Amino acid sequence: MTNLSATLQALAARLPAARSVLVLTGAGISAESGLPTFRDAMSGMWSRFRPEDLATPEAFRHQPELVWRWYRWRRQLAAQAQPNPGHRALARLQPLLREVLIVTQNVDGLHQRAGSRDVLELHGSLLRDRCSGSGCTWVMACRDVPEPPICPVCGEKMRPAVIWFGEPLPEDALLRANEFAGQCDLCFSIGTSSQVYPAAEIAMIAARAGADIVEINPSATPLTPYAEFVINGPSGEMLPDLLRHHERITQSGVTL
Ligand code: BJW
Repeated sequence: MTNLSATLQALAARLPAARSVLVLTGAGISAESGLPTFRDAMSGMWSRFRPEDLATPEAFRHQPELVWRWYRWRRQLAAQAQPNPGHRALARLQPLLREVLIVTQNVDGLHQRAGSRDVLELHGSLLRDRCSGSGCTWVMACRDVPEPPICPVCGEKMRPAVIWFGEPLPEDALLRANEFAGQCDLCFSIGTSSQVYPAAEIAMIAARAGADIVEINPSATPLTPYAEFVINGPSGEMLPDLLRHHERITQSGVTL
């Protein structure tokens, strides 16, 4: 048996005893749906584009059309993408465990389309636009048009309802994620480089509170030293394998 397969089996054996499971996901879980990540050296978007030119409020103020076009391209990619076996395995695993909260940094809606419920979106959604005017709270479904539409309430430009650098995360979502992290006993970190805060802090809160950390990622991250289970591979293969091991264990009646 390979080390990887032994780790997956040990993790599957740990699952039935888990009381409360937090799953934190990032761009890597959608990579096998054909959506580019941000920081992968060759294929990551930040290897081709500068984040400060596209993912900050200043960029939108100075070049709203450029930012809008980039997000329009990403919306089209996300609309064409399908949930991959990783998203689907997670959605199937969720009702088999006692309490699960999925917290995603992704804006693509693929967890929900795979059938996961109770998904907290920390960085917003590509499926909505919101007004860029200060104090205006108008939100609407995204419009596939070549330029930023005008807010029907205040006349400012609409922008994608995502969280850019320097912007606060939705307070209620972050509070719920942090509270859940402080009381869960198992925390998965899947497909995230664990470099962007405050999202990266969530798994650390769980680690400090004594939860077992599971990392599923082909590469090491700053979280890796804190992980009890390091699963070094693509989530589109590792999560279905984990689900199979879990089903085998529960069907044979073997629990911890
Ligand atoms: C696979 C795989 C496969 C590949 N299977 N895995 C503390 C210290 C230092 C800095 C800060 C700090 N606190 C805050 C900051 C500033 C900043 C920050 O964190 N900067 C760091 C980069 C240093 N944070 C912020 O500005 C945040 N706001 C904030 O803190 O506000 C404070 C405030 C309070 C009150 C008033 C005002 C302000 C906001 C962060 C917003 C991030 N936004 C983005 C873009 C918007 C959404 C979008 O367009 O999609 O969100 S940036 C981008 O990074 C995106 C992602 O959600 C986010 C995280 O990336 P992720 O998901 O981890 O992707 P990658 O590419 O980094 O990693 C992919 C991983 O997958 C890799 O590890 C691969 O190996 C792996 N992988 N294939 C599994 N098949």
